[in-house]
Amino acid sequence: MERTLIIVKPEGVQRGLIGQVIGRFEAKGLKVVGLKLMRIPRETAEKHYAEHAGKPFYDGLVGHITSSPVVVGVLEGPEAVSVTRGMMGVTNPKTAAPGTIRGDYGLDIGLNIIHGSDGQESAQREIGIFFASDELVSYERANDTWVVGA
Ligand code: IDP
Ligand code: MG
Repeated sequence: MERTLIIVKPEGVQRGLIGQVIGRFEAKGLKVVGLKLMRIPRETAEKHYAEHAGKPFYDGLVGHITSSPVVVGVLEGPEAVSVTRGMMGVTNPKTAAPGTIRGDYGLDIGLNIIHGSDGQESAQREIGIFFASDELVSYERANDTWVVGA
């Protein structure tokens, strides 16, 4: 089982899409093992987006993600990182495939609704930035055998 970090970005919260976005992952069968609404402090955003420091869009990105509340979550499931990335769609919503979150809800690359970790290492790193270990809960769901098998 893998875990991955997702963020429903400020535009997702402002547009009332929290439930629809999280609901897609639930419907897929991924398990929510951590979830909170927060306003991201600047320092945390800089840590989270450190790989983009120095890029032309970096200041705008950090400014945007800290501008309004987000919902941060941890999803668990088989190949959760790549499954989540696939459901998000490519970075630019203009070209993201219909049926993906970005393809269905967005038009602007800076307003692409959702963040998801891009690998297992970044998932571990990003989960550690946003969640203390006691904020993540392992539990069984009665339905799991009907989703991921025995
Ligand atoms: P990802 O979110 O698909 O992993 P990254 O390359 O990690 O894409 O970029 C992080 C975020 O920065 C993107 O989701 C997007 O909101 C923003 N971003 C990426 N490239 C650009 C750009 O060229 N212009 C403006 N914003 C960008
Ligand atoms: Mg990324």
